Amino acid sequence: MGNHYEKKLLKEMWFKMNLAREFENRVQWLFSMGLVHGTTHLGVGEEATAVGSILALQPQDYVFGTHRGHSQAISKGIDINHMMAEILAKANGVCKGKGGSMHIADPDIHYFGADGILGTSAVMCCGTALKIKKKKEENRISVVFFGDGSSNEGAVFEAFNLASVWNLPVLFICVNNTYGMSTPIAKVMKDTDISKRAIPFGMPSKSIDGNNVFDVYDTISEAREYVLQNGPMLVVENTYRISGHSKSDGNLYRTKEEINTWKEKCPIKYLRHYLTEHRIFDNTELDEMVRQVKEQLDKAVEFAKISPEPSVEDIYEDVFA
Ligand SMILES: Cc1ncc(C[n+]2csc(CCOP(=O)(O)OP(=O)(O)O)c2C)c(N)n1
Ligand SMILES: [Mg+2]
Repeated sequence: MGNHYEKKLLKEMWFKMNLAREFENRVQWLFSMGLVHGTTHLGVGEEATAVGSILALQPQDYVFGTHRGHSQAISKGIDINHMMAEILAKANGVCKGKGGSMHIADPDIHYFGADGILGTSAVMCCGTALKIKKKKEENRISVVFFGDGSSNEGAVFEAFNLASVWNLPVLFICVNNTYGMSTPIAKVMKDTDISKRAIPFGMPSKSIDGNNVFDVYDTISEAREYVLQNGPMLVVENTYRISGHSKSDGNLYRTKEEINTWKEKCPIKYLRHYLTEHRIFDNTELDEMVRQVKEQLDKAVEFAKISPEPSVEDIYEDVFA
């Protein structure tokens, strides 16, 4: 596993996973300074699910992210400066400051952010897949990320059904971080093996270690081929959210020990160990890349801070409902 990859790809994995982690750290800091409106959902610890999955896709593939989607947008290649400006609700944010943390989107790179109503992205993903099918577009699929909690939404089952009965090129990726807000999955699911939910819809599925970026990359590469040739598939990426659910989370529903165990299984720690152990990069080289990431983010924060506020005249623009 892993050692058949080109050095360029391994470098990109390292760079993007650190970019995602450091981006979250900056958002946390900006939030604590009172500069972020509303709330924000951080996905510290889940970086391998986004980076491993999206690097295995093609740029033309459609991706629907989640409310915990900073790492997904970054993996898809969003402009960091304009994404940071969106976090600070500035006029030149990716959504002109009207989306904020949860709705970061950029149709130019075929990345659609999250919907506030959990589960609906799975249905919308069937829409773009239907368009791919109707227009007979080659080598393109439609991908949706959703959480374990969201997997209980009726809309997700409806999307499974529609995608399978119409053989749509949809790849369903369930990011199972074992909690929906403060509720552990065992409290809301009789059988916590989410991959089994594909069975009644005649879809294949796989349940994998979402903290191992190579497992994720390999599985999604194969899944993409399957979806292109045959139709929908479900992949469950098992991981853990080290950060709280949102900014108002006091972590009262889980123990410090549990969080610490998962800190040990940190996907970035794992990747560093792998890259140094196999002598692909040494620690100095990896640290230098992290330094570059931090430099890039310093610039992004500065860009966002000095960006203009949206004007009151524009308030009704881009508003559809
Ligand atoms: C239909 C709907 N119900 C409830 C909510 C409130 N809500 C926002 S995030 C969340 C938890 C979702 O859990 P999961 O899908 O596992 O994603 P995670 O937050 O763990 O990444 C809930 C219940 C919502 N946004 N939409
Ligand atoms: Mg969850």
